[in-house]
Amino acid sequence: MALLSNTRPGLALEPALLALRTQVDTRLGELLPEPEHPQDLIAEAMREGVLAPGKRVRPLLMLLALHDLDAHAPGAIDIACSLEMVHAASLFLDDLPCMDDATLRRGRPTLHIRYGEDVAVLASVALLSHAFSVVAAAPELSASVRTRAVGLLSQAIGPYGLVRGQFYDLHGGHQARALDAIAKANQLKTGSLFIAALETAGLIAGCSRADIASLRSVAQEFGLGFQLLDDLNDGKASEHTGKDAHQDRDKTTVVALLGRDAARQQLRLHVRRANAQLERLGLADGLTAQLLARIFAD
Ligand code: GRG
Repeated sequence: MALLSNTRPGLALEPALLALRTQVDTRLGELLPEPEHPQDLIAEAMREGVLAPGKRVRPLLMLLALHDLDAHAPGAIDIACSLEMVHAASLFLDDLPCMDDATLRRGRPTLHIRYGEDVAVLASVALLSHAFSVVAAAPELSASVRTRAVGLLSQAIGPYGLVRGQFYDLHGGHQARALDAIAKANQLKTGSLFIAALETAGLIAGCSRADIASLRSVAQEFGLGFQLLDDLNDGKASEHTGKDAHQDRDKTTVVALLGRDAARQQLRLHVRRANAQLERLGLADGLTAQLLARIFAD
């Protein structure tokens, strides 16, 4: 069954987002372990952290791209959910006192405040390994696709992905940093999961190498733009972002370095570049392009 039953080309974004978001949340609820007893805090924290009201951008991006590419694989939703699990696992760690020391996430107290640092670390590790087992077992996808999807996910996380980006961010973020060093950290810590989302969509859809390269470029621009937007929103009140305001107070971000206007211009450049690649793919009017327009609307 197609994830979106209505596959006409002009399908509007909002109903598609609503339908996919419901499917992602339902499937996440099914895939995450249930607590086995009232003291099973790891399972409870995993569910609490993942199912808290985040935007689900990474799984939605992957599923919208699959729709644009006319690929309807039932197992894709599980891989999309694994991206959300990895993202949530990274947030558990990012919020710890030894990292960003955050108190609020997705409008709720951060996981370590609610359950303690030990539970937050263990829930993150459990979630990461669970995400890989979900990809490995994704139904109705060939063994080759599942194996390659595992590879894409691990590249997004490890020494060439989120972990390295987070390290650069923690250890370069509080000093003056050149713009390209900031972009590199942003690309790794935020772009990596967007790349996994779109490359996996291309893999499932059986895209050519050239088209996968274009999807990767879309994801890179999307990731850089997304982190810029996150930085631009840093001063906003917690009611709007669900996070602590001014978390980047002591960090050198693009916004701190260039100012808000130049950062906005930079953001528009990323959106234009992403759209150019979508056009190359013949997806200028697709749902992925609409998602981009919606997220980065001025
Ligand atoms: C264990 C996977 C793993 C990674 C370890 C801690 C770490 C390395 C990386 C953290 C990277 C990080 C927090 C990047 C920031 C990315 C970002 C823009 C987060 C906010 O994403 P949204 O806006 O959040 O999509 P919601 O809550 O809506 O999902």
